[in-house]
Amino acid sequence: MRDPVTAYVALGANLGDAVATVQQAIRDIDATHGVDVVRRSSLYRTDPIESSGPDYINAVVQISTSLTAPALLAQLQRLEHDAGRQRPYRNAPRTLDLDLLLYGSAHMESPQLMVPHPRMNDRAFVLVPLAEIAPKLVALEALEAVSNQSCTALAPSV
Ligand code: PH2
Ligand code: MG
Ligand code: MG
Repeated sequence: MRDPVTAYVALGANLGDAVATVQQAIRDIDATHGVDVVRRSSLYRTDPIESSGPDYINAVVQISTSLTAPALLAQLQRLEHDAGRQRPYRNAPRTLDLDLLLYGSAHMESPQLMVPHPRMNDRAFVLVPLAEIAPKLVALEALEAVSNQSCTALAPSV
């Protein structure tokens, strides 16, 4: 058995009942064989960045996984597909987007998968929830650089 790897996954949705979709996706990630959700951020309401349509709901989860990065990516894409994800054009509004941000300390660059996620440092909707659950991974300067982007935590629903 491979040693488990700590990884971080960003969730985003802005079509349909985005809050319910993101909450269900967190449960589905945890239910995936070889993946355990260890920490989850609050849900955040965010303005679309280089995208369109309604506000997004975003969150980040920390997972522990025995899957390789490509196998994990395949499982995340399966969950996107099951949530009805369509890809009519780049950054189109979507029912569910699951992006692998970090996979241990790995650096990977293939046409299918770039880790760390190449745009994560440009986006408050990634950095703010990531800083909530893993403050050591996010420099204050990086947070300040995206502080003009709206990112508002939703009140916990329980
Ligand atoms: N995802 C994008 C592009 N723009 N904007 C927000 N607010 N949230 C997202 O998840 C998002 C986006 C591409 O994946
Ligand atoms: Mg994305
Ligand atoms: Mg994506």
